[in-house]
Amino acid sequence: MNAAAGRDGTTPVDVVSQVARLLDTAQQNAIPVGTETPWPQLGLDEAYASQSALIARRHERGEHGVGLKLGFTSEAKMRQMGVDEVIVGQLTDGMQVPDGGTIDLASLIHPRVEPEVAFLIGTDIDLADPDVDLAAAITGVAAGLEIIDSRYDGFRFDLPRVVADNTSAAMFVLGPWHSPDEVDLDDVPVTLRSGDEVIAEGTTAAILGHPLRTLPRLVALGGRLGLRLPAGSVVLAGAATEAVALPPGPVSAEVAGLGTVRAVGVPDRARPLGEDGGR
Ligand code: 0L1
Ligand code: MG
Repeated sequence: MNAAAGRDGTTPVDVVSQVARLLDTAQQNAIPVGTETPWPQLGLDEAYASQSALIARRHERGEHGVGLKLGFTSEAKMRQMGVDEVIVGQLTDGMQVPDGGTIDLASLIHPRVEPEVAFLIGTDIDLADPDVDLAAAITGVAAGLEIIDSRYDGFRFDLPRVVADNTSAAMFVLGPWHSPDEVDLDDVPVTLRSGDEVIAEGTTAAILGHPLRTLPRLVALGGRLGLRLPAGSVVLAGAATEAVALPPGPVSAEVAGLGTVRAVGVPDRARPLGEDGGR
């Protein structure tokens, strides 16, 4: 790809589809895009267009959209990745792992795990609708695990790059849904465990002060991008702790009042353990 794309005859449409192809190939082969790969200067709009093209490729393979995720909703995450803006990514059914299910580590590059709060949206929502009331559409709340896996070598990216990479979304797991009337999300403890060992701790206040505060951000961003949330969609509101390298074996997230969500990382025996993401 030409690093000066858009200024030398390469159209933005070409750039968008080439970026999507590179990132899609990296994800499918679990081989990161190296820093030596020529890369265009992407603006944020082109980055979101690349994200859409990336998701379109997954849809062509038979996957379906099941919701949206927010990224960089905590101070810890923003600090960890050196950015200061909330971003949105798209979830497909191909990314969902059932509660207690297995995560094939061989299919991932350098996975990290983070504990999340998830919302279930009960009615069709057009985020561009000026009268949208997303909070009123919530019919379920659950603890979640998100597995992120940047398709860039060493998790090194700037904001447009991580947006094009669908905000590093790789897999997610949802715990049992609870009625929103029954749960208190105000500054409740969140614990991430590997087996019985606590590997990260935080509270729901780390998610923009309160997980519900992510919703206006999602409406603003999703409305600008023309995103929709059909009834039954999931929203991953964001992480309550820093992301931690995903270890092999059982991993769980407990959100007080929401219970525990679990998965098991199945190691790739063919590849040696290294420093990047626990491999
Ligand atoms: O879900 C997230 O907060 C991930 C945002 C993307 C950046 C990253 O790879 O950590
Ligand atoms: Mg996340």
